Amino acid sequence: MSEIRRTLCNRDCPDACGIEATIEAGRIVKLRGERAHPVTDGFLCFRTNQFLRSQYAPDRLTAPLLRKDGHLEPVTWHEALGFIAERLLAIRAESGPAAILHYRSGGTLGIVASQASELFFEQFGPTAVKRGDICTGAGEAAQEADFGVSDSGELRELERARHVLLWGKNVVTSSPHTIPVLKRAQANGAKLVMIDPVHHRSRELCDTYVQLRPAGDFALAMGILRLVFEHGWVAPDAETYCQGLAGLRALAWRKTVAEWCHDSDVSEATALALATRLHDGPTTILVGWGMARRANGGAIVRALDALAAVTGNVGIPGAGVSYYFRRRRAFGSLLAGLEPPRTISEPLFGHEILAARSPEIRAVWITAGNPVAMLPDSRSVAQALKTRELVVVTDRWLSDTAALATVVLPVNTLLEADDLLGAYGHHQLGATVPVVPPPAGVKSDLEIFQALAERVGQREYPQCSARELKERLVSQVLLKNGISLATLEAGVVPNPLAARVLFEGRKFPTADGKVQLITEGPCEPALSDEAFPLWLMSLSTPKSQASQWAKAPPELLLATVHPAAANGLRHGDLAWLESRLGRIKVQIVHDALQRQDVLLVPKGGHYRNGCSANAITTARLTDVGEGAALYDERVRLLAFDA
Ligand SMILES: Nc1nc2c(c(=O)[nH]1)N[C@H]1C(S)=C(S)[C@@H](COP(=O)(O)OP(=O)(O)OC[C@H]3O[C@@H](n4cnc5c(=O)[nH]c(N)nc54)[C@H](O)[C@@H]3O)O[C@H]1N2
Ligand SMILES: Nc1nc2c(c(=O)[nH]1)N[C@H]1C(S)=C(S)[C@@H](COP(=O)(O)OP(=O)(O)OC[C@H]3O[C@@H](n4cnc5c(=O)[nH]c(N)nc54)[C@H](O)[C@@H]3O)O[C@H]1N2
Ligand SMILES: [Mo]
Repeated sequence: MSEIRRTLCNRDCPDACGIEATIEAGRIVKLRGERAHPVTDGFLCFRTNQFLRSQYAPDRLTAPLLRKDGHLEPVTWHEALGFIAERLLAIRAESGPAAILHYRSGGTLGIVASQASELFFEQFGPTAVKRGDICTGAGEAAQEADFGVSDSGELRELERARHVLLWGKNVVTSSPHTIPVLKRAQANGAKLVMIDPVHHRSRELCDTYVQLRPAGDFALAMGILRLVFEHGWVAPDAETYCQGLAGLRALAWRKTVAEWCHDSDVSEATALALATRLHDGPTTILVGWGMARRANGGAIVRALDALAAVTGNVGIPGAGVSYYFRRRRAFGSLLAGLEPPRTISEPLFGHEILAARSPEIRAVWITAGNPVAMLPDSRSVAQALKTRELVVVTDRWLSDTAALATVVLPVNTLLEADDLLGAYGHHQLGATVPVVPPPAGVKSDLEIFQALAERVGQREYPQCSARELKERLVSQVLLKNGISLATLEAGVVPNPLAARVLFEGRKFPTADGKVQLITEGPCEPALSDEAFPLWLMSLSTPKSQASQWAKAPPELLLATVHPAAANGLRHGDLAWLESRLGRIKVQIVHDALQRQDVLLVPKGGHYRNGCSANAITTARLTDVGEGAALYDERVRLLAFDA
């Protein structure tokens, strides 16, 4: 007898898919995409199709681990939680809550799981928390500066666009459920343009490809803007909804079109063709999240916002600059919103923890993240964790980070989660429901903090079921809009707070109600670096969700490079990939479709295997939003001599 149960995928992905799980004799035997889900459209990505391997992995953690004599050993929950409670209470009493850091990343986007940890540490202190955002910090800050908010209209609005510019966005890898929407747009006559220094599989979907210089986007946008001004293609009423038009024009006039095009390594004819597409709207610019992971990432996104705004491609159907979809606001909050006593920069995680004084950071609790593999300058992150008195990690496997912990607490997977979910790539809201119970010995994040709250005497911490918390979070906003928890559990519903067309009527939630155009240029990166000629592009791969590999993690990192840029190394050769920070061993893959100034490696390789790009990626900040300039690392290839 088999039964199908449905839930949603809660991983850090824009798509937040509906999953149909087939259960036989209490075991999940098959996963497939939900057919009734308007975005999932009946298919799942490679990662989630393979998820049963992780669900039933022999090395899945099912008991807490406690470090004894240098080794992590299985212990009872009683012992693990007793140990943690005693240490946390002592550290708080001796050094205050600023000596305890809670770091949460996006392992689950579930609202209950996220708030469960945040609420515990708010009530326990508040303790120190992270500042900035490695993922979308710069892009969101840029859009908030321009439009007052970083959000998108309905995904389906793309079907009304005449042109769609995929600007630094790889839908095939990172958001495959946008593909059917793009195909429908094409069937309606839309033209798709890919603007990306890296040649990748989304090229096959697009009509045109602009392979610009890495980080050349600001220059390209300025070249296009200058052409828009010169051709009189500024929307006639732009003054009524834009602030700073004269300043933007002056910025675009700092260089000639030829100079801007030289800086972006794009021909003037191509820049003119792009200007024409914006004039011949409605045009939507789909900005990839990674676009902002550059030192000038905020300025790039602001330039794209300006491009759309002055050409009239805002506030009308089929147009806009889509970066992020606000996924949380329709759910309520359990938190009081207390000010933390201290913050630690996410991109500078290792350095700031090591440097923190008065008090020092003595304990770090990590929820749903693998910072050793995923934050820049992995060595500093590992060093910071190795030198703390107490490091607690909640995870389902022994990640690079968990391997360094004092205590590891085993948590449930996405197929066992009881939670609420919004997406950052569309506006459908829903609920996750456990399709199977977690194995004995595993607790949810909520259950872990409930047990810990009892031990540390935190009486205000909610001791009810996850479902009761879901009810509470739904009652604050959604229920007032006629959407109950039962509705969400039956299937996704469109966010009632989301607009079909964003900024309709060209009203913006800024102080003066207008778009705030960028008028200052960023500090542009040098066009070339003779000693380290290649830009290191450590990008999402279909094979993993960050450091969670669908099958096995790589034991040797593949480095894809143009044959002429491989420093004489042949396809299949071993090599050192070196930055100013260090070097890792790689195997060369030749690809003549790439630019000669980029080198590609997959993101998420494991640090302990020597496969993490972050081992050689410097921790540096973006211009705004305290993001990480992950893609600004310059590298070179050397013959492998060991
Ligand atoms: N399979 C898979 N899917 C994922 C993830 C994963 O690890 N694996 N991760 C998830 C996460 S955490 C996120 S945030 C999202 C988004 O993940 P992201 O990696 O941010 O987004 P993408 O759209 O895939 O890719 C970013 C694109 O930006 C391009 N790019 C880099 N620098 C430049 C530049 O200077 N100019 C231009 N024009 N383009 C540039 C890269 O070449 C790449 O094609 O994906 C999610 N989905
Ligand atoms: N070089 C380079 N570095 C990058 C990027 C890049 O493109 N290049 N991308 C960056 C981006 S966009 C992001 S978002 C970050 C991602 O960085 P992380 O969020 O650290 O990514 P993951 O490796 O997926 O780690 C999430 C962990 O959460 C665990 N987990 C899953 N579900 C749960 C749960 O319910 N509870 C708990 N407690 N844990 C759970 C997973 O098993 C996994 O180990 O990496 C960034 N780092
Ligand atoms: Mo991300």
